[in-house]
Amino acid sequence: MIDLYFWTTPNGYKVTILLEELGWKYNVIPVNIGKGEQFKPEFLKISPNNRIPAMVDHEGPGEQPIAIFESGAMLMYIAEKAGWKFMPQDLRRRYQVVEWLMFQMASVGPMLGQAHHFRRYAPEKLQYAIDRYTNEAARIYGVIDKRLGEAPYLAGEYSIADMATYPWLRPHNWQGQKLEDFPNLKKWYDEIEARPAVQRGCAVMKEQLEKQRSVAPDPKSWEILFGKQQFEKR
Ligand SMILES: N[C@@H](CCC(=O)N[C@@H](CS)C(=O)NCC(=O)O)C(=O)O
Repeated sequence: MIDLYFWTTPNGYKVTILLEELGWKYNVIPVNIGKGEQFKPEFLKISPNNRIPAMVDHEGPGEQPIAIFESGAMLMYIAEKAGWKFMPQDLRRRYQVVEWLMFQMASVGPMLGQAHHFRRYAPEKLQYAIDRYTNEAARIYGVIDKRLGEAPYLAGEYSIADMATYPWLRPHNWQGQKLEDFPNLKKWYDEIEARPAVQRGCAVMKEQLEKQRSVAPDPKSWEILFGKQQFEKR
């Protein structure tokens, strides 16, 4: 059984989507990042960068538990362990998945994350940063749209690269983007959104998400996530 250290964010949903696609049972362990639970020493042993998601597979290689942090590494591990599902064993096809997964990890997540930060969370409205990350979001959406004009999925066939990218495009409004401006991307997005496993993956801890959305942002959470506590807590 896998223990999945999770919170209701795009990086968390990548892994629940894959586990739901595979039909695996898993144990969700909530890590409330707004309350600072990512800094608990027992969690830092599993995830030294104090970020969710992370996991422990109690039936790891050699029948020993294995702990993994970084969502891309988790997706690759699970896909391989499942018998090369959603990441083919064939080297050429596998590296198409890996390159689009790395693009997600290195560009889609970090740049769209900065767009969320400066458009939504930053206490000051910094126009330069808002423009920089909104433009970068539009550029990234353009790269994805072009690719999806050539192939139905990022790596040619439905894979962990799509599962990693889709959750990041769900808050497109926060990134200042309209899906209608990217027709190939929109077609792919609608198709992925309609998959029952994706819907189940994105419904994990739904009540928590709804609770969070119904209350005003909490200044204490802001300080935990973006303030100097990030340095002091370590
Ligand atoms: N590259 C990491 C990024 C993970 C990440 O940024 N997680 C955020 C939530 S989406 C987090 O745990 N933040 C807690 C914090 O900043 O202290 C991954 O893909 O796993």
